Amino acid sequence: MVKVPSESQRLFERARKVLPGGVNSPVRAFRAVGGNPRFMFSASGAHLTDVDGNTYIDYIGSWGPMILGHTHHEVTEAIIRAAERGTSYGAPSKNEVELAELIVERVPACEMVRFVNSGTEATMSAIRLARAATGRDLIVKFAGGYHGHADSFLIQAGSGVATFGTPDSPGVTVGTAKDTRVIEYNDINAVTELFESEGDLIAGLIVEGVPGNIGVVPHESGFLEFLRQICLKYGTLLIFDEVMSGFRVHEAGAQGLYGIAPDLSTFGKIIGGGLPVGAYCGRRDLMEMIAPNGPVYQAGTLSGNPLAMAAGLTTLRLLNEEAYAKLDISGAAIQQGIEQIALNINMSLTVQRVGSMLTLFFTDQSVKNYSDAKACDHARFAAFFQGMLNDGIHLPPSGFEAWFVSIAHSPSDIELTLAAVERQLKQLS
Ligand code: KE4
Repeated sequence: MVKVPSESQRLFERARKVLPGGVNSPVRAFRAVGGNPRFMFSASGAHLTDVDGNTYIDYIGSWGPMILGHTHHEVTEAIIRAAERGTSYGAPSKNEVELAELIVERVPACEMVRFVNSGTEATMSAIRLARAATGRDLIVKFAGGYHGHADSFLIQAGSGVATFGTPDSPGVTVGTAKDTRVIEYNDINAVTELFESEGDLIAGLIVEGVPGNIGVVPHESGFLEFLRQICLKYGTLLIFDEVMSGFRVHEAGAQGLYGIAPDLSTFGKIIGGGLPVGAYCGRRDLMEMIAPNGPVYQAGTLSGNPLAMAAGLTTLRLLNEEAYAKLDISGAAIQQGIEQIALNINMSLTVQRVGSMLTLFFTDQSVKNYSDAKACDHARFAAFFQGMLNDGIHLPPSGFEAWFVSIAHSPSDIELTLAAVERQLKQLS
């Protein structure tokens, strides 16, 4: 049991006076699960320590970047060494070339790279490039697909079968929404109908390499191949948003795992090793259109930041075949452990996983799209989350998120996690 988080509460009261919701990213505010967020003091390996001295086994992993675990000594040393030489030059430096070369070497469909400072910057730049390269305006995304907070993505599915998007946030104009179409994941008929009616107007279709923002929802077999083919048929650019799946599920991301070559890809999270980085990459003929080589403008003061590049380089160099095998074994141990517990106590739940990203859904169905994910029992998830938190396990504070397992999660961490799962699920049954 953790101590009453009094310092966290004091900090949260102060935070709410100067930060909207007391946080710098909405999901951290615990609105989906209730209660107040724990303010962190430090982290190491698979563990977080809050300002009240409580430690937790961490499955947020900073929402993906901390695949090696926190404060991995080689990553920390690389950041320190880089910092001692300066934190930002505003001029090119060797690390950004080396990280770009590493991504190009690992990901065949990425012939050139442009670094930016977040996943959002990467995806917004990728769709600008797709529109420039095709001379078309429409972008297609999937309901529940999250690609960052650029206006073109904050669009909700129209009512019923309408694919016409409507703004999903105040401040997003109807004018912007009219250029985004929203369809359900894994719905080949819906995609076919949309392309048959507007295919020659569609600049790009953007899809998460592994959908992780409605919880982990693996693509149905053949769906990605279908998207690849239909985009080729209509001259639409296929954009893999690998901000979460990139270097998480395979050393070449989801495109390596599934053998698909998108036209453009976006990365983030892991390639920054915990520091702010994003990247968009793809076919040379497309990337050469980016300023200063071509007419498509995109820029960034801290793009290619030497510290972030050093952290990303060190992280990727440590992610070898053995690392991915270990991540998959750990992910499978957690999934199978939870499934066995649910069976033993006769509770309906579904665990969906790709490698070291997984989600526990309170439902007796499989979750194939956003509608299915919304139909799960999120009140029950909230109660489960709070129980696990008090039991020293920090899950992502939403039932629509992926749990991230790191190299640093030990068999004992997994054993303690499953013991807590059993206690909490029994409380709920
Ligand atoms: P950022 O702008 O937050 O770096 O990346 C946006 C983004 C783009 N594409 C995908 C597939 C993503 O998952 C994300 C961001 N992921 C969320 C987690 N669900 C970040 C957490 C948060 O918003 O605080």
